[in-house]
Amino acid sequence: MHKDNLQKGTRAIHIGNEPDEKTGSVIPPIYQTSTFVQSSPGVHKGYEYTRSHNPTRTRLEECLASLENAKYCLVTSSGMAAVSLIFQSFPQGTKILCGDDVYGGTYRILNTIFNDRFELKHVNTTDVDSVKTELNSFKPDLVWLESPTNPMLQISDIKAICEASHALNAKVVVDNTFMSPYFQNPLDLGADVVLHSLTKYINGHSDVVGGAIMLNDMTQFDKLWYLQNSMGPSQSPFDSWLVLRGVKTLALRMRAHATNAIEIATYLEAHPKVDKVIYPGLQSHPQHELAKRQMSGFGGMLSVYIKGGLKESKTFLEEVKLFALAESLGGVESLIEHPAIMTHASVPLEERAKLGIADNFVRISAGVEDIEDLIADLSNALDRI
Ligand code: P1T
Repeated sequence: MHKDNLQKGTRAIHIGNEPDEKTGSVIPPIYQTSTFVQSSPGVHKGYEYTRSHNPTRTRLEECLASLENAKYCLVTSSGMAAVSLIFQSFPQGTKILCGDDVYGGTYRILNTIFNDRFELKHVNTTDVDSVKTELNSFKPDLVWLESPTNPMLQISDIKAICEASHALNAKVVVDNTFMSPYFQNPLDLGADVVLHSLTKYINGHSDVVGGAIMLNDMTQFDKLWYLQNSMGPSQSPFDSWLVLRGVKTLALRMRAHATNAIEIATYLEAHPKVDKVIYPGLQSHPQHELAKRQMSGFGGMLSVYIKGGLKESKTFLEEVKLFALAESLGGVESLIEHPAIMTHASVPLEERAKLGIADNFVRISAGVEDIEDLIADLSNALDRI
């Protein structure tokens, strides 16, 4: 049986997780070492130093490359390390066209760290015509987008944007963190590079921070590896092992997240204390049809406008008991947060206002708990407003 023909749920369990050849251990060992012995200077078994390579991390890279249908994968110490390495692999003066709705950390690094190195423009990537206009006038070298976006959950037509960008020699990077490779594979839609925060769905247990970059171009991969080895944001062997363990249940978890998310979205959409729910699986979502075409599921993230303002949303966030009020997403436990004060505080107020990140706006990461308990918890908290 050729491993590439396996389904994703099977690949998540078997690729990179093969039994240890030396001992037969079904679970791969953690190579918790910083360095590797050499029999003569420069003569070794493929590993020299853990910042450069580590066998446990190599296994995780094999698994994640397979899940994204990529030739290469580089696992990094955080999602932001993956974001930084990708930006650093582009030369000074690169023109970047970035989605207007991206994770606050991505917005921050582009606007306050790399702002003197690159020329930057933001665009609403849900509107392919606007992207085409910018491709013709701004002439970017790189287009960067999230789909769905964090936190507005807007969907962009990845295939159409890749075709338009490639016609003008621009590369496309897609941050696929919200969908995980289980529900969406941007490389198959034409993207040049995909990245993930492993901290989220891929690890799935809120106990590791990590990132990954997947791509098919060897020259670009070599450059990214060279940067990682030189600058140092490699993931530790233990964290790689934890992610190898977590990713095995990716298929089960993603299906459960999506089932709970649509239930929660439907419940909240009908609730009198809720103004609006944004979830790609709802008929009311503006890009619902595109989401159906482009993704094989709608994911576990949803956003909600509570009726009222900051007072009402704060009461709601303080009163939930099962939903942990915390940044991050994608763990088995349900999380809830206030983007304006928490994850997207680095986005200037006027930009937040344009996007709709208002005081009554709340983001939910639906966990995999029993749905009756989650709905009861939300119901109680809404009653307290
Ligand atoms: O937190 P880290 O592993 O460094 O990943 C950064 C990152 C990159 N891309 C997206 C789409 C993300 O959502 C994140 C991290 N996001 C959160 C911590 C959050 O709560 O939205």
